[in-house]
Amino acid sequence: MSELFKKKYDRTPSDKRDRVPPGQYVTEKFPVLHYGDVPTYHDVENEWDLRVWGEIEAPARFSFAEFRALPTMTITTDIHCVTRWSKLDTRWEGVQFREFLKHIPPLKPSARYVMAHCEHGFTTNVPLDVLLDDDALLAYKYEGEELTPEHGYPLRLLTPRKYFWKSAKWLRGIEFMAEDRPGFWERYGYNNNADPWKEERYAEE
Ligand SMILES: Nc1nc2c(c(=O)[nH]1)N[C@H]1C(S)=C(S)[C@@H](COP(=O)(O)O)O[C@H]1N2
Ligand SMILES: [Mo]
Repeated sequence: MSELFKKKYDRTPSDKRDRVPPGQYVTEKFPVLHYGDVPTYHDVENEWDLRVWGEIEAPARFSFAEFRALPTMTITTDIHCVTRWSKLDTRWEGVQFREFLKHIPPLKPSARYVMAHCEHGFTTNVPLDVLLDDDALLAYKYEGEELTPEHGYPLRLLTPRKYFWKSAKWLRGIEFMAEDRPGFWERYGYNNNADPWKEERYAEE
């Protein structure tokens, strides 16, 4: 363990340490991490939409206003970044992924994986069953406020059971797939499964 890491780790309150996966330290900050530029929207109703395609009976599209009309829920959860920071008790509001499925055409039985497609070509893959968990959200509020541009405005995926790179910011598309396919970081050596509790940071050699 490096000295710097140990110092940060030791700051985690002892009553919260069992909530921190191996090799992680707790931060009170909310670091911003991504590849490429932050997209800006001047007229979100015309410049943004959410498209759904792949293993589904028919493709679908939501404008900003249509998406915002869907029922929402709020969850409080811990997030874990592969660069070793964890943040506890973060509060998010958005459309539960399971709920979202009720508002799109039926999935084909072959649908087993999802590719999240983002602005500027970022992608990440997640098994469909992970997105059926209670805490998988299409999130647009953080701590009661609209997401800031750097944290994913107007919409991000939230899959807190996986390392945070799978919580795709600036979401524009959801592709249902029959076979798994690696996303952006998954192609560059990150672990496909990305379970923080198993420390699945990098791909097997
Ligand atoms: N579109 C997009 N989403 C992304 C990324 C990215 O590069 N592009 N980076 C991921 C990574 S590596 C992390 S750790 C989290 C960081 O989210 P935050 O900046 O809100 O903390 O966003 C994830 N989502
Ligand atoms: Mo990350």
